[in-house]
Amino acid sequence: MTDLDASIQPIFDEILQRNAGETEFHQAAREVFESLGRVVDRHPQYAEGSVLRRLCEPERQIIFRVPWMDDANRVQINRGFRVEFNSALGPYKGGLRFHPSVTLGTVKFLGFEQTFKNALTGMPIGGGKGGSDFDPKGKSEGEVMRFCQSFMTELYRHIGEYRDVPAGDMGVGGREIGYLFGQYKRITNRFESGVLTGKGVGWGGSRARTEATGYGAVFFTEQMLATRDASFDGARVLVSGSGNVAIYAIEKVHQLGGTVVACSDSSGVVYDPDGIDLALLQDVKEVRRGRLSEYAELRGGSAEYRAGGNIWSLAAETRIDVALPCATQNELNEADAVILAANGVRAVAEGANMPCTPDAVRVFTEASVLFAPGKAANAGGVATSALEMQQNASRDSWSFEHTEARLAEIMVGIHESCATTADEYGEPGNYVLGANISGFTRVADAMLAQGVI
Ligand code: NDP
Ligand code: 2IT
Repeated sequence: MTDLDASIQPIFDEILQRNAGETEFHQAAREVFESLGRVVDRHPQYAEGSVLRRLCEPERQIIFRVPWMDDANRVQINRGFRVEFNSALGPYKGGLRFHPSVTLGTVKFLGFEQTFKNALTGMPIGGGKGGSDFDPKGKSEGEVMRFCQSFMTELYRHIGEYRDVPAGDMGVGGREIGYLFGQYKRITNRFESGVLTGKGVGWGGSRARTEATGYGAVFFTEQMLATRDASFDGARVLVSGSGNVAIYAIEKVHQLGGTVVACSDSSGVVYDPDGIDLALLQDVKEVRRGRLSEYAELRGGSAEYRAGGNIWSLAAETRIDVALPCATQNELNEADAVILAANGVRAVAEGANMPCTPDAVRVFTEASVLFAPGKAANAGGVATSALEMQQNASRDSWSFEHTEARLAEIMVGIHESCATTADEYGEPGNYVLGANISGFTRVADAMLAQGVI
């Protein structure tokens, strides 16, 4: 752990004390704070305006009851959250996560990260996040729909195209956004396209939004590799997870000439040395909503399912050039990072939010492994959400090619601003520093310009 600057330590102590027990939020805040000492020294206006302290306090936090009826006509109760973190740059923007592990601390860490990520995209969007401890696994279509309708019956009063624009995250994809949008439309009697993103392409969604996070993470990694005259062509890659981000990261790696040899879910790992069969993976996960173990059974051949396995330890068995953690927070620890770095991995990019522990990030940095933090690497999803809002506002619908080209441009721009900022602060190639400082200054400057808000 890096020591915090003397002017910043008391602010961090206050966060610990005022947000007791919210360990993921503490972790995310500390990671940003470690980068900011030099900024505050160089630019005293940030300290004088208490802008960092203000930035750590969400503008609004909403917690609500979500009652719904299961298929056996029993009443079920979940908890809903929306943390509207920062609106200095635009309406609150960020996904909804449905997962049994979701707590207020989870949503706060995600909303805090989202604020800086959204600033990095250069688009006019503030930061927010939401979700529920609802577990979509094993639920029927009807149960998922009734849950979404009940969730929106409370959430609708807090959101709007100029106020707060949710989207998907873990456990929330096109199906859930459809049910949420339908209920919003029914309650408000408005076809307000821009209130949610990730909508179906036939009713206001953007082409390439489904693919955007995974594609964007690969575009960012491509830029990092290019700084060392390397590319995805011929690269062997690990992608953790097998959900939305993982699937489209795999697709783009394959399009660029690399081979993804393994992916995972929370039950195990598939090692498929010939390369993951994307069409089969999509059929199992997106169509049948099945488990990765089923992929291995159907694939046959040399594909191997390892129940409870650790995907990162594969680097000790076979050559791996790039690792893309695309599952969940803290899924790649110090011991995993040591295995990856010791076995010659050149680049790691966080497709997920905060998948690498602080100790893992330190190992990568010390070993000069190219490392992209989530707020830069996975910003392509929310950036394309902003493109969806742009299309909705102008009642337009762009082609896939045009939208993907805009996404690629935005990822190149984020890479450029992280790299330039790291250079300015004397640490070339430190994307963590570059992303944190660049995101922070954009939000902080807007907040200072807008008075004591
Ligand atoms: P999905 O729900 O589509 O997929 C999540 C995947 O991660 C599933 O395969 C899930 O497996 C797996 N997973 C969950 N927990 C673990 C674990 N402990 N170990 C291994 N695998 C695990 O979510 P997304 O793909 O949308 O999101 C993945 C990550 O990317 C999250 O951190 C999210 O915040 C982030 N992200 C998502 C964006 C988006 O646009 N969707 C944008 C930017 C970031 P299982 O089925 O077993 O639970
Ligand atoms: O973490 C994220 O950036 C997302 N889940 C996407 C948010 C969005 O509004 O598209």
